[in-house]
Amino acid sequence: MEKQLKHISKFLSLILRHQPQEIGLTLDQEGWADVAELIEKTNKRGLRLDFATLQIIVDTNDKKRYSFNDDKTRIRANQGHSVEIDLNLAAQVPPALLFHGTADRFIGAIRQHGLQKMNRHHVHLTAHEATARNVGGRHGKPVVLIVNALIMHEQSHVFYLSANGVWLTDHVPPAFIEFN
Ligand code: HQG
Repeated sequence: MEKQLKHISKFLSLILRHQPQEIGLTLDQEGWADVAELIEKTNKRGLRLDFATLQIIVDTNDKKRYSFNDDKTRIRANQGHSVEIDLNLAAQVPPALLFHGTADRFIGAIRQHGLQKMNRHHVHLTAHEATARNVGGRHGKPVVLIVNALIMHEQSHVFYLSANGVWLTDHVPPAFIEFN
């Protein structure tokens, strides 16, 4: 059961963040998909999905990757998109320091260009060092960088906080990064 849920969650991540057209789904400007349509089109694809399963995934996903709207007729990914959508998040004042986990082989480029959003819409930062280490470990030997977020904010860089607690910003210039 758990394995099946994980499989469906990965599939949802593909559909709701990257390739909705894969099952003929369209997301609205803020990234929302119609729940009934998502369920129908996922089943057509041969993956069994019903509302109860979707509810379990929204509630128990390890990173709270997905949210329903108020009446649960729509669902979206909380962050991590590559498709052009606007989450319409309000700008927030970040804490003094945030962390970014990366792999050691990227450090040279990051020293030169800072943190860039690469294929995503934003650079992803976290308030938790352990989370950053895990994220970095997905790419290779993890390195945790410290970002002087509040100073950036004071210098007009805009920060957003996703519904699942990921801090987002457009670009972190090297001057705001502590490389140790
Ligand atoms: C690196 C997960 C070279 C950057 C996590 C990262 C996160 C550079 C990689 C979310 C660079 C991009 C995002 C530069 C940045 N030169 N490399 N100038 N600037 N990089 O996956 O932050 O599981 O797009 O350090 O929880 O690893 O998807 O970003 O290593 O919140 O829900 O380029 O993904 O969430 O990789 O991870 P990614 P990320 P999910």
